[in-house]
Amino acid sequence: MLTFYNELHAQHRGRFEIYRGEMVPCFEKPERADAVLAELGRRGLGKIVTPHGVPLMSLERIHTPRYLHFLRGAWNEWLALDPANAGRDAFAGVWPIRSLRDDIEPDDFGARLGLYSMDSCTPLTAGTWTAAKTGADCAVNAAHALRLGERGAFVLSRPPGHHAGADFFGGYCFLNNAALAAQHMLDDGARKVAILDIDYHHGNGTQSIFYNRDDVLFVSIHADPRSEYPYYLGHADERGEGAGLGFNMNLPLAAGCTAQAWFAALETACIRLGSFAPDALVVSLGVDTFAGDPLSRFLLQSADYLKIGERLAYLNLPTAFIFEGGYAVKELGTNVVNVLEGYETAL
Ligand code: SP5
Ligand code: ZN
Repeated sequence: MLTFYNELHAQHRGRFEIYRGEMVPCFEKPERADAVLAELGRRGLGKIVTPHGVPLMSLERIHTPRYLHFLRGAWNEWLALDPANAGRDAFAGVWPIRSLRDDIEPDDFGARLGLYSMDSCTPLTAGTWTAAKTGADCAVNAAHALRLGERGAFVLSRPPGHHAGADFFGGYCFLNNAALAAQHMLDDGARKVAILDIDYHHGNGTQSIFYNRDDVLFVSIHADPRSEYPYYLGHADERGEGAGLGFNMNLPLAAGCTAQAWFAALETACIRLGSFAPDALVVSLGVDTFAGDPLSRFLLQSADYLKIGERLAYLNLPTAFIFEGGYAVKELGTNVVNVLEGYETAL
């Protein structure tokens, strides 16, 4: 398996996130990717590749030009407000909720930060654009490798991507790596691509990007949004719209659900993925479903991740695994690499 490693991931390093009225240390930190890289090395699994840069045009296949322009220049605008901002992460404090207009871009930087974001748990930092862009490069390169005949590719990058929409960031995500990988394969001649999102949190960004399309099937297994982030999307009745009707499948599970219930949902997901008969699969690989995860309330154990990889191998599709969430840093390498090893060693 080829691993596309984002060597610049640590450029994105949030100091704090706002949680229940307090600044708490970021859960989404550089040590996460370091842990996975170290475990890949220990197991000698596959080859580490540095990606080639891709043109902004490739990112514009998924994200709006005005959002990309904002994100690229955001840190300099933040500094222009006050040189002392160099020592502070940027957070929005106002958002265009219902009844307010989001079609006119305000001049004020803070107001634009709110226009292009959905929460206050996602700090924008000096190196955010650099890290996110190099991560997107990894995703597009991985997609390309599958088109050239690779059976499996792994995108080892952070910040993650599946909460980011066409024109907003949030949930620790800025550029939607899974969506970029799927779109690149279609642009390169694939007819249909499926995305399976197994992060604990619903991939609201990915769902919204493909919601009215029938060339990308989105299937997600996640914690019920009634109680878990991202709260406002991810219900079972969201089945797609227009041409996309029937091409979105959400499998929400109650917080606290067992591994057995989780694997039953995986079986349902695999049946739908098989009937779609895609040319390739993109897996949004979050391992925050782990019993020891500090943010989450599912009960998967490390050995379960081997079984996930094995089950996905039986779909018999070229597969790009994209690293998303997972915050139990000590077990993170084991859990992520278990999925890859299960995929590689399935008979
Ligand atoms: C990619 C990804 O997994 N994003 C998840 C974003 C979730 N953000 C919600 C943060 C809520 C913090 N809850 C702290 C609970 C401590 N026990
Ligand atoms: Zn997550």
